[in-house]
Amino acid sequence: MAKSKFEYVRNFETDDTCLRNCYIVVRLDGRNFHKFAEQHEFTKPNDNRALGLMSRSARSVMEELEDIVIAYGQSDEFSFVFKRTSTWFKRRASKLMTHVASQFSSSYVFYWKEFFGEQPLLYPPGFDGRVVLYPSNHNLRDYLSWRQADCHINNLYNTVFWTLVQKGGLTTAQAEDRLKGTLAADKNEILFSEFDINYNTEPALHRKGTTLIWEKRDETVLKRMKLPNEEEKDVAVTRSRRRVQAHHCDIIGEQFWEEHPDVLEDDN
Ligand code: DGT
Ligand code: MG
Ligand code: MG
Ligand code: MG
Ligand code: MG
Repeated sequence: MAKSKFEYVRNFETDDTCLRNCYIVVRLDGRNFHKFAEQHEFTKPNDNRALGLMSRSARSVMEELEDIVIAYGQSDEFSFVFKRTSTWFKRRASKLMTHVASQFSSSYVFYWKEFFGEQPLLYPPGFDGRVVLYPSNHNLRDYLSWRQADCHINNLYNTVFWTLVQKGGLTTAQAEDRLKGTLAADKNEILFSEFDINYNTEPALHRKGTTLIWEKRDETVLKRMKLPNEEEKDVAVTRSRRRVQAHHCDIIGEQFWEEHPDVLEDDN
């Protein structure tokens, strides 16, 4: 086919192929969610509707896009990990990232009502995205540990902060002052001795965030069948189905990875 004289502009596209054998992580983060949370009256410090909607949207990303083996989310962010052998979209970073971001954003709007009911969505939310490559299981696990440690640090701070305000009657400025220079142990102690709250029994969803992985489940459904020389009847049919499963557990230690050895491919 003859090429037009304009064809050369194609060569201005730069190559953004992700290095082979690396996990490709796409992390999304809500744009200006400080304001979005205020305007939509998210409960403080954690809004279960908002967290549920984030997870629902992340599940849609995993179900609609190929090769995502695990996703981890907390607050207004979600990280998606593509398997290291993925060849989806020729490993082009911009394609992977924009597909994740747009599928997530449209799902967030699409499923809004399931979580917020009649409360209206006041304006279209946006999410930024970035791509990071990790060459080893060790690096990838450190990445996920970093995000979960961030969840823990922020949630502990926010839990004490809002307890001091909501139950202790402090102003936000006073609560901030009170927490200046405190360590994790001090924060736990304030919760326990002043408010009778054991941080370790606070909801795991808030303390650990949400990890989504694929799991095989046996599912039994009744199927109407007509066998030769028999009346039509319901027969139980069991099938093994892959489903996205949510966990709110520690992913820094070994246990989670020992219990789910199929998530990561071996390092060799
Ligand atoms: P950015 O990401 O630079 O565009 O700006 P932000 O405002 O999204 O900042 P970021 O991502 O560092 O922090 C997340 C914000 O979202 C933070 O201000 C608190 C808010 N947020 C997230 N989840 C909840 C929630 O469950 N409840 C409430 N009240 N706020 C939340
Ligand atoms: Mg940010
Ligand atoms: Mg944000
Ligand atoms: Mg954030
Ligand atoms: Mg197209």
